[in-house]
Amino acid sequence: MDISIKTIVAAMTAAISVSSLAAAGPVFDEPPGGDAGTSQDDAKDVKTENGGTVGMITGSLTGTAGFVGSVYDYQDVYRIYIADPGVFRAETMMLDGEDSLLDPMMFLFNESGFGIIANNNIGNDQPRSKLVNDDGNGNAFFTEAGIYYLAITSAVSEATAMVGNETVPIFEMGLSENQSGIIQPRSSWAQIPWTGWTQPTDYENFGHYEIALHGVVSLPAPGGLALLGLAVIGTRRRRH
Ligand SMILES: [Ca+2]
Ligand SMILES: [Ca+2]
Repeated sequence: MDISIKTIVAAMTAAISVSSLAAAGPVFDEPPGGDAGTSQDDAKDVKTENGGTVGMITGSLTGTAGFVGSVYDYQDVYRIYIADPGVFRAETMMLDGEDSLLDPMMFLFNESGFGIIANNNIGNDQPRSKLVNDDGNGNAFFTEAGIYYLAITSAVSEATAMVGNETVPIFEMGLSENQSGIIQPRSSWAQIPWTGWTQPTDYENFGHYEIALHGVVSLPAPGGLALLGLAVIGTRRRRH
């Protein structure tokens, strides 16, 4: 009897392992201990081993908790490839647990770092964040497939740009009318690359997040870099 229970447990464990491996393709995890960065330069490339669809990004804004010193993680930036702009959507999931990020914001920039769209809250009583490529009247905000930057931040920490010597908030996310809905940059600041972030307004607003994606595939790697990337992933896996 004991043996058969052990066998069943072993079989179940094996099945769970297989299913988590199966999910490893379309899910991109911010590497543990490897922060996703906050700028175009240190954004994390979103790639999968099979080079196909990316259905989700998971990660954490760690704030300052659990670290001694200068760790400051209230924004994560990912470099993504939007293959199908018409269906592009990014939506933070509702998560259980005290360690989840309760009030995220998301931003989408093009490859030049120009602001495209941003969203703080899905609704007045729903602090989750959702980006859709539709202005509500069936018009797309962008139509070109290619490389974009997707940022998730602790609300309200918003993208800034330099205009002369002045730091300006590209999307003006602090305005009361910009707390929900899809927000576009102020028109005069739409052609200026984002270069920074405002300080978060709530330093306790950090935690784990999961972003469901539509229309996104793995970043294409040029030539032999693809093989190199796979080798690096393999090395990391063995170490853990
Ligand atoms: Ca992070
Ligand atoms: Ca929010």
